[in-house]
Amino acid sequence: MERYWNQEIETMSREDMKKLQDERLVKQVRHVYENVEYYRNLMDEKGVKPEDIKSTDDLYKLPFLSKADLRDTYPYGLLAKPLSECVRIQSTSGTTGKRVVAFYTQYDIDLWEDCCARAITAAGGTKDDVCHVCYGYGLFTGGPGFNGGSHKVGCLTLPMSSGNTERQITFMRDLGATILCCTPSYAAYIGETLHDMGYTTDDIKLKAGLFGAEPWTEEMRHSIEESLGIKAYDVYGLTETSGPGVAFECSEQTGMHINEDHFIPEIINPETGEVLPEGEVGELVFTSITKEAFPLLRYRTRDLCVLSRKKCSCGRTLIKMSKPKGRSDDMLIIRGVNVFPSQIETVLIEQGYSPNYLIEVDRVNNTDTLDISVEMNIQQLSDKVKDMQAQERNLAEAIKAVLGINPKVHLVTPKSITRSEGKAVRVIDRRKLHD
Ligand code: DLL
Repeated sequence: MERYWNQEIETMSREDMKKLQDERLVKQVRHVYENVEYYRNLMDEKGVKPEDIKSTDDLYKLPFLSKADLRDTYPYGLLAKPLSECVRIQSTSGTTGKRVVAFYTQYDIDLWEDCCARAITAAGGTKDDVCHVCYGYGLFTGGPGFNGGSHKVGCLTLPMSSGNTERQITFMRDLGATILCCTPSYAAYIGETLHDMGYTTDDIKLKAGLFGAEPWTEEMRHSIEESLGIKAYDVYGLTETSGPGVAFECSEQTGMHINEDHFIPEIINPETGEVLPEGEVGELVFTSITKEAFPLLRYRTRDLCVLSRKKCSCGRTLIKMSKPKGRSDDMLIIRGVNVFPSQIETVLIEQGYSPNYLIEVDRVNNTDTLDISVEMNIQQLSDKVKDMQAQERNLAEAIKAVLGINPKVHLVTPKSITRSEGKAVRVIDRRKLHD
């Protein structure tokens, strides 16, 4: 039986949800206009006044915000509440430029944790569960978000953070963890380590996992589900909109329900900014209608996906987003062809290889090169050079059939590719280093 954390909201009729969103949007636009000079200026430049926004039908009139605006206004320029009313900051792990810093009042923290509680409940979590959280704690939102959500559900919460994988497994076994929260790449590593330690899924009590914070494929889902003996649920969010819990998967596992009472989603054409109809792929944009301290309106996530209002068997009426294909800026253009790392991951797992790989792109004599190092498992190892070359050729052909360009495949020995304990780094684009 499917349970809900907040049945009234999660199964609300479309009309009632729109009414709720309309009211909250009108209030939020006024709050932002009055308290955030930067956004007031953007609205003034566009000739839009708070009175022009009467319902969600007027959303398109508002200006967009992007990561560049967040950098320009770092650290306090988008704050909509006095600092004395803020109780927390969280931040992105950005490696280049300024970090994004998000602020929370106690009310914001409460709503955020509520969203995470919905996600845990949709994955079957109850107060009888032991929830093992090994997303990073600290500035990253993964650990703190799920920690709070797990407390709300009433689970016994293990605030493990990431790292020291053998110890994670020992704790998981000793304390009978039933729910695991971490990145999908770390879940794959935990599964691998479990088996390396000589255990099987019979030696652990896990039943479900909530994995997100990075793109992962359906093939990766099946591989994690098998190695940990669980059901693996996708969960989505970003620091700018609070953190994890913006959207979560239910038992149907066909996309993530968006918490529409807090976030209004739109899909736009990333080139033109035009709003696209439901069912078309485009850039996801969020307007947060309940946040007090850091309420971003029409924030461009750069994540590419599709929205769907198809009826869900779980009974939730919240709109669903598809798995993001990756960020629009994660897309590689190699010899003029658009390539998403997820396309390569799908082929590797389909062909029986591990999800441990590294994609390296470079430019040699004005031509783009694509090298993919792929780890073999023990059974795939051979001491005959010819066999190995044939395997590399077969895999390169399978990848070419999907991408349309020829990669150079390098099969490497088991465990030679560095494992991820957080967000995996699977692409090195050296062309950017040369430019
Ligand atoms: O990754 C928040 C989070 C933590 C989500 C734990 C889920 C679980 P950021 O570090 O700000 O926040 O990164 C946000 O990560 O714009 C997406 O590109 C990517 N992302 C997040 N969840 C998913 C997912 C957290 N389920 C950025 N699938 C987002 C694919 C995801 N990409």
